[in-house]
Amino acid sequence: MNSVILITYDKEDAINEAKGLCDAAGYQVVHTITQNFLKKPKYGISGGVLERLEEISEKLRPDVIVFDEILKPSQNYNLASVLHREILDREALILEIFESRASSAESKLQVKLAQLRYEMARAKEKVRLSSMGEQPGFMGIGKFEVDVYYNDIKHRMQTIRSKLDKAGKQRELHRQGRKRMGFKTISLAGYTSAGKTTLFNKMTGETRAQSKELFTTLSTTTRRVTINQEPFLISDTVGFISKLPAYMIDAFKSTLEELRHADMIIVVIDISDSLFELKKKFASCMRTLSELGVEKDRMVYALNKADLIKPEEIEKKINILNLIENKKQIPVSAKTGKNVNQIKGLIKNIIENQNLSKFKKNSFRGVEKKFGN
Ligand SMILES: Nc1nc2c(ncn2[C@@H]2O[C@H](COP(=O)(O)OP(=O)(O)OP(=O)(O)O)[C@@H](O)[C@H]2O)c(=O)[nH]1
Ligand SMILES: [Mg+2]
Repeated sequence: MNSVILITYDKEDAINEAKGLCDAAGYQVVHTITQNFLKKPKYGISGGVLERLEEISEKLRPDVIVFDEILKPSQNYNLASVLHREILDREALILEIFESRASSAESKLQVKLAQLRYEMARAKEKVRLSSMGEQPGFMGIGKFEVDVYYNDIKHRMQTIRSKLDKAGKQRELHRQGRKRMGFKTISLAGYTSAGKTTLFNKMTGETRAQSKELFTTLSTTTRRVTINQEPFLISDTVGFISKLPAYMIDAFKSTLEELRHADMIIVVIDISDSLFELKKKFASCMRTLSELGVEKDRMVYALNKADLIKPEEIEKKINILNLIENKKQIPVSAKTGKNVNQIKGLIKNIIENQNLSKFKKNSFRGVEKKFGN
């Protein structure tokens, strides 16, 4: 296993998440340095911390240094020239995990697109630096080569996009087909490791891979499930994470597209998380869903891992998250199966109400037409 020195923020949740990401990428963390600020212009960290890091790195000889922030190419270059090690920033690390997890043709394309976007964002700075004449031959690349490199990335991105477009259209056709057959659709969404796949398996009798590693699921699977004799289609999706840059969400758009079109979304929340993490992950989830255009009235909340904490504590957390008002939350345990049927019942009720209000609206419009002026 490759070893890493990790540089992250001085907060427990940040440390845990960063370690989880290293773990998911297959790295063993041999040393962790924490700081409360990681955005210093030259190296991200201060000169003093860099000196300490240099010493530790000499001693432990890690394969990689993981920097849990987004680094500019110049910062990455500066760090690498002092430390003589490969430097991975937070985005590059997430991309490595995505790359190792992608199994379907479509998710491979999505990861490739995200990787090219990452390079593109950096190519721009390289182009800028060399065209200003400030750093000719920046990182050993001349202006001409930078342009060629830049255009090559652009071209490759176009090719991948058109392939993804095709896959997206295929998906759309499937979606329409299902709709014609009268299937209602449900999608699972939530922070990575919240237990989406475990709940999916419980609801469908499937055996998809689940694990405590981050980003176990990268492609969407859809299965049929019967709720009170009525057939539904349910999909498992890729997990969210905080500070996931917009371009990565964009690269996974066609997978996440399922969320946009689903009749119901089960937002899976790990209610056993500390209050601090719970709030952060919940906010990041809601933000991502709203960016995808998912309205709140299509959501129900599965407060998962309820087997790990006391009911009073769950009540308290429901209040804090402000979920009490909408009465669409249910504590569940995907592991033991507790309340999984209640989630199904809740979904069925909401969909029936949706149909009812649609019916009311339509018949009202009809009346208006008949008697309108
Ligand atoms: N105690 C307990 N553990 C659970 C429960 N549900 C899931 N887990 C555990 O939580 C971990 C993550 O579960 P997954 O189902 O893989 O999570 P996910 O949301 O699909 O994660 P990604 O695919 O990585 O986004 C696994 O180790 C599960 O066994 C639960 O109700 N109770
Ligand atoms: Mg999963």
